[in-house]
Amino acid sequence: MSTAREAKPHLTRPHVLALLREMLRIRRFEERCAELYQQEKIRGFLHLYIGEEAVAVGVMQALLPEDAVVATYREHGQALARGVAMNPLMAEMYGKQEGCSRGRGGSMHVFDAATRFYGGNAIVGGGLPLAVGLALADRMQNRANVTACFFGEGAAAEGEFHESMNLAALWRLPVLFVCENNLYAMGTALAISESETDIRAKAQCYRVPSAVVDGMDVVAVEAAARAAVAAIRAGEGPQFLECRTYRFRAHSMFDAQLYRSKEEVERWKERCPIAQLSAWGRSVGLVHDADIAAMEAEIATEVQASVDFAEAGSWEPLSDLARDVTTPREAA
Ligand SMILES: Cc1ncc(C[n+]2csc(CCOP(=O)(O)OP(=O)(O)O)c2C)c(N)n1
Repeated sequence: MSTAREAKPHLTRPHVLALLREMLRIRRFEERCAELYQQEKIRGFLHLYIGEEAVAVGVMQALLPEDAVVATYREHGQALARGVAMNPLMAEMYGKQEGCSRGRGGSMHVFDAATRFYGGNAIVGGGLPLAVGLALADRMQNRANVTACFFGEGAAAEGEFHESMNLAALWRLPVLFVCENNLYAMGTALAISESETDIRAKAQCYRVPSAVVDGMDVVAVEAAARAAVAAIRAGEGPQFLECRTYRFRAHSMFDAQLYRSKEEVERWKERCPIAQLSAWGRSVGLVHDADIAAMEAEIATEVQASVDFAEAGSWEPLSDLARDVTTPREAA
């Protein structure tokens, strides 16, 4: 484990607790979502981030409130870590009007203007050109912001990945590309779908400086993200961070997981980012049992409150169905 005390002399108790807390919020929120899905309270698709929490939480530490975030359909973790409130997030999962996307997005299309959270994107690779556009808009309007773009390693096989990498590098745009390499794109392992499995090499061939980090270690992710964001803010153009991680659950709620062994999943679970940080924190006296108990109690209350909020929410009336839908004739 790369979490020896000597490796983290800078870590304060409040910061360790904050990192733990954010990861635990994501874990408990999503565990509840899985239950609600079984009860058909949440419908449609549901992709859980459980196991990958260190990536979102680590990267968010390096961002400022005015920066932008773009993510995938597996984006509840990024939304929570970015500061999207849990109540409207849960209401969005339910499809209620009180949701952050007014119930029209659901699990895969979480948006929140206040935190500059630009989705939630169901199209593999679809977020990358969006991030390039956001960064270009910031540049053209003289705003010194960074756009962080999360995507899976499966996106590296898409044309949009290559187009985005090329333009971001050519125009030296302030984009932090965060590849969440969890080894599988649905049921397809990286090794059987890519001729070059070193994703970093794909960014490097566009001259985008790249780093690989243990995505199960939130402290390592934070350090790598801070270094990359500092380079972007110094005007060095886009940076690429490959986080090696693993999803503990199925790709979505419909997946028999025949493409990987139970032993493999169990081996990765031993590297759970929450358990690792908690164990290290206890071993060096920065985290106590009482901290975890208090955190668990607070988060349980927050999650229950979000469920109550969503349950009490309302459905969009049928009469509003076509509101905000532009027909070709109107657009012309
Ligand atoms: C353009 C496109 N092709 C195919 C799909 C179907 N699809 C949904 S998720 C997925 C796998 C993507 O894997 P990856 O990018 O590694 O992200 P992960 O789900 O592992 O987080 C695929 C192929 C899609 N949504 N969009």
